[in-house]
Amino acid sequence: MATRRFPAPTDTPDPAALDEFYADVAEADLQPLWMQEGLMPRTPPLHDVPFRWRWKRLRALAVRSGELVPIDRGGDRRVLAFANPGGDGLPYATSTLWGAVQYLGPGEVAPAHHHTPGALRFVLEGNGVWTLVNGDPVSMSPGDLVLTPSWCWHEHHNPGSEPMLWFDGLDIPMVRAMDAIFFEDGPDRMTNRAVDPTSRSELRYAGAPGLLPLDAEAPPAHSSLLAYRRADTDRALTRLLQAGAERHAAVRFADPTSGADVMPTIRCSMHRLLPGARTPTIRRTGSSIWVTYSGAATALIDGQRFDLEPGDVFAVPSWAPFDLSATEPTDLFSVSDAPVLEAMRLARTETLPAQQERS
Ligand code: 1HN
Repeated sequence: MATRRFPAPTDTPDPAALDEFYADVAEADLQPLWMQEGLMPRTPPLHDVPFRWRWKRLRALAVRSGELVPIDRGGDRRVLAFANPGGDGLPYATSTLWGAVQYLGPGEVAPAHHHTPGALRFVLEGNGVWTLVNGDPVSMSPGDLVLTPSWCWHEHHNPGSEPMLWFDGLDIPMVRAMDAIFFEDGPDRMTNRAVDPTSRSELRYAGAPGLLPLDAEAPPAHSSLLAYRRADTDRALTRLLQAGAERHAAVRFADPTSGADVMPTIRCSMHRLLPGARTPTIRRTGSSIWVTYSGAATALIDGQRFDLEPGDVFAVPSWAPFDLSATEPTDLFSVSDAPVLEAMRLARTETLPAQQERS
C-alpha cells in the first residue's frame, strides 16, 4: 500500500519529533491509517488485467509438458496455471480464481490426493479418461463438467491411447486468503478397473429432470451430482432458445437437490450466443474465467477487444465493463466467485451503455 508524507514537515511545529514518532510507530509494528493511500478506493480498482490465453499456444505447451515432465508424487498433476499479468507473478488467473490447462497422456495416472480448495474440470480434448471422486468413477468427455469438490479424494486415469486436455478451475486464491489450505496424499494404488460410463452420482441424481431419489441425502456442501454432460448442457441451451431467449441463452450448473451452485465458492455457467448477438455491457463485483468451447466470438473487457477461437481462455476482473458478441454460434463455459460475493452481500451488478473498443 502506498504511503504518503503527512503532515508536511512545514505544517508541523516539530518535524524532528514527527519523524521520530513515525519511526517509533513502525518499530512497534503499527501503521497509521492517515498514511495509507488506496485503502478505500471509491470503486474497486482494476487489479487483475483483462487477459486472454490462446488455445493454440496453450495446447502446444501442454503437449510439450507431456513429453518432458513426468507426473509423479510431489507434482501430482501436469498443470499449466494461468498467471494474470496484473497479479504480482502469482499463478492466479484472477484475484479469486485459479485456472489452468491440464494434460494427461495415454496410460498415465495422476495419483490420489485431496485438498480443501474445490476443483472442477471442463474437458477440451480427448476421450476415455475417468476420475475417481471419493470412490465414484466419473468418465470424462469433451464439453463435460466434472466436479472434485473440497476435500473429496480424486485421481485421474487415462487408460486410452490419446491424451486428454482439460481446463481446471479452483478456488485456491480464496482459500489461501483465509489460510485454510489443507492437503493430503491418497493411497498409491494404481487401480485400472473398468469404468461404468455412468457414475453413481449420475445414476442417482441425473436419472430424469426433476426426479430425485426419495432417499436423497440432505444436500451436502457441494452438488450431489458430480458430472454434467455436454449433451445435457446442449439440450438445455437449445430449449432456452426455443423458449424465446433472444440469441443469447445461459444456464447455471446447479445441485439438483437444492438448486445451489455446484460448490460453495464457485458458480459455473454455460452461455450460447447466436450470430449477431451482443450481450449488454455490464460490470460486477467478483471475477470470472471463461473458456471458449466452440464457435467464434469477441469479448470486450474494459475497452479491450479479444477475438476468441475454440479453447481460448480469458479472465474478467472484478468491476471491469464486459460484453460478448458472436459472429458464429458460440458456446462459452464460465467459472466465477459469485456464490462468495452473494453470501457476503458484496455482489453488485451495473448495466452500462454499450462500451466502445479502446484503440
Ligand atoms: C489439482 O489437484 C488438480 O486434481 C488440478 O487435477 C489442478 C492446481 C493446484 C493444486 C491442485 C487435479 C490443481 C490441483
